[in-house]
Amino acid sequence: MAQAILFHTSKMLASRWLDAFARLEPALDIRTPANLGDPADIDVAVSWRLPPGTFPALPNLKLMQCTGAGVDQLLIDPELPPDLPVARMVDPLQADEMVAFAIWAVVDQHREMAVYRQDIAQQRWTFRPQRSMRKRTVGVLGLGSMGGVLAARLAALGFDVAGWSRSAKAIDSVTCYHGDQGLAALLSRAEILVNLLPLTPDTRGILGATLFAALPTGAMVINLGRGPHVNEADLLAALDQGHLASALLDVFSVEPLPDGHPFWTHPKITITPHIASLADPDHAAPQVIENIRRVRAGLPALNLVDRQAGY
Ligand code: NDP
Ligand code: OXD
Repeated sequence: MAQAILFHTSKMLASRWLDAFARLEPALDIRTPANLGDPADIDVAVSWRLPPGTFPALPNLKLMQCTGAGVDQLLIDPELPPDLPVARMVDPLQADEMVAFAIWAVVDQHREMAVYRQDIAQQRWTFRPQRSMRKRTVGVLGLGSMGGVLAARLAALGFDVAGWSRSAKAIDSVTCYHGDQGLAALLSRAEILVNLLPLTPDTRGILGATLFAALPTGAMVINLGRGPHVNEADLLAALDQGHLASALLDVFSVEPLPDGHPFWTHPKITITPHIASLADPDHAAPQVIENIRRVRAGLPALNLVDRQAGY
């Protein structure tokens, strides 16, 4: 019976995941692409994305366990078997890290910190009028494991918060919208817009000219979802025309961001290198092990992705 794990992740994280597995379940038979053994032994793959040629070589694979919360990078793999269950990370600690990062980003935009950074670099002591959080509307696109917590915590801080999801939601002190009409209503008042949608065929390019035009003049955009949510030319145009005041971007269509890309030096753009939130192997490994156990017991894995919906 096939009972081995194919584990593949970045060098930076590999030893932390392997240590966590060894501590929690020392008997696990863990292989890597370089040390695969008989591919027919593999029943579960654990990875952010597998190297080309891997899926077709694994005849007994029963679960693809993603090490990230977002699975777009896996679902676009033409070799991913159409009926293979795919599970993703849903980790409250990863959500907390995301929320902390997003609150930093919202406050950075709310308090116009980019302007202060420029002034301070020129040794200029300046004050800008302080706007109350209560009078600042933040729109959150995506109210899932990350966006839902973010919306609630921003509201607890005192921001006026509106959120948008595919299905109807109710979150205390947050105005929740859904559907196309809901999006229009949210955009008309979102002065700071945070994107935490998954990348799917429906959301690709959503941060484009039409959406930007629907935001109030002077709005600020924060993208923590995926790079291809943004139409880069439309974003640059909206910033350069002055309709958008600023943008803070953590994710990009091409990562690392290529040399010479206009986002590196644009005065209204702050970038971070896809660091908003990463699952901590010590905290996330138990859910991977639980899914391995479930698959081997013939039970459905937890946190399965709806392959049809794309998230
Ligand atoms: P979830 O799947 O838990 O939540 C997704 C949310 O988006 C849900 O509320 C869902 O609606 C909503 N949604 C999906 N499609 C649509 C649509 N077409 N229209 C309106 N709403 C939609 O995802 P997570 O919160 O766990 O993660 C969100 C994304 O964050 C990930 O997919 C990933 O891309 C990104 N991410 C980025 C990281 C970084 O470091 N920058 C780290 C981790 C994640 P509904 O509730 O109705 O299903
Ligand atoms: C994720 C990410 O999706 O790190 O988990 O981007």
